[in-house]
Amino acid sequence: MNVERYQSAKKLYATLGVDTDAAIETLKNIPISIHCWQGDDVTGFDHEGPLTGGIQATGNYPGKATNVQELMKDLDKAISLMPGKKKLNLHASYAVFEEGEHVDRDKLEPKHFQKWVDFAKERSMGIDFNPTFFSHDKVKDGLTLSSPDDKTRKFWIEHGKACIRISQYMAKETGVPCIMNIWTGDGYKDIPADRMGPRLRYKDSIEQILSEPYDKNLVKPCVESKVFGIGVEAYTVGSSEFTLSFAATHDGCLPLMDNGHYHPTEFVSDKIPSLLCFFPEIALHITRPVRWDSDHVVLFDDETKEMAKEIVRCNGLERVYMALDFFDASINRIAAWTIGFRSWQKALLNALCTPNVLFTEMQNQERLTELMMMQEELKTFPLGDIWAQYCNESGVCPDAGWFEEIKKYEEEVLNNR
Ligand code: RNT
Ligand code: ZN
Repeated sequence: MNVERYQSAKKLYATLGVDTDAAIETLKNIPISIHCWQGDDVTGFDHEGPLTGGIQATGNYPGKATNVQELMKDLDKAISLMPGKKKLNLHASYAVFEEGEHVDRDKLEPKHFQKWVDFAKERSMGIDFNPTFFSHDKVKDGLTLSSPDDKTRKFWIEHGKACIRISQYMAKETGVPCIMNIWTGDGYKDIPADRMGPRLRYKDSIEQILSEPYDKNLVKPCVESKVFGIGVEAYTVGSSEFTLSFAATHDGCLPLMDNGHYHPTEFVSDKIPSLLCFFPEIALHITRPVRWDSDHVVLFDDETKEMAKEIVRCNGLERVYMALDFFDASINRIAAWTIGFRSWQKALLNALCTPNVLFTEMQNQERLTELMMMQEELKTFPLGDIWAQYCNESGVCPDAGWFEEIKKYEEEVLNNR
């Protein structure tokens, strides 16, 4: 039955010049980075105390992971329900210490991530890494790399440098380049007296971090911008203009766009082709902002589809590093991971099954009425049948059946925590 449905869908797409077999093969090899922090509401293992830095995970669904074993187990469950190629995305706050050991963030070493490296290698995944400039007592007055206090700034610069060394270790061990993303929640709740000073200090701090020697083929640093955060409503040091300009003027540094980090009327889908005109490579955090940077689970919605389409039709699959970034504590966390990952994959499949050559031709020949008509017709094409084929070939459940696994895991594992 499934096979027949795939065959008929394939024929239909072929009438528009779309090769669905090729689309499926391509999708199998696109790595998507899975953020470990959905599993524990961005808590991490290296500190007590709340999540800070202008971000917030809301909800208290039972069963959150409270240690590395639980988090790994949950990740494994989620991964088993996702088709396609995965990469692991870690934060420095997920360092694993020996019994009784505690190392502050400026002194972290590769060995504190060895367990994660083993985990990734056993599953043939690369790793992306993030220094953690939040949820820590050395965040002074909400500031880290832009702090006017030299001791504070020095501490966080040392943290960044340690993370470069750890990223290089991860890349060497896994054989896959490590995307190292710098994001801070630095900013002010109310109107500052000096907007440039913090930015000059932030610039200098990132430059010092990047002065740590590393192999540019192994470590790819990026800078993530943000428009505002909770408690940081008036001014963000790492604004869009700041990070874009930084990346543009520092060889090897990539801009990272998180689609929750712009004004609600701005679209990252439109920004992707703009940046690809200038940067050899860019990075993305894929999320779903609801009115603000709420980090809801990614869905197969219009803007998600549009972002995927831009990557595909700009021939950007090799130039855009894709990572998921959401954290919902109000629903089953493993289901959240799975829904978000599968949604982004569907968006990529949808993009790969779009007749981009044909549509571009229509645009260039001013056949805009026809283009609008065809874009609408395509919306009701049987993408679900292509998706089912892709899932079957990838050895995962193509339909809602995967949720049975979630229910079972919740009953047997999560509810006993
Ligand atoms: C916060 C940024 C940042 C974090 C993660 C945990 O607004 O999006 O990327 O979500 O680093
Ligand atoms: Zn982000």
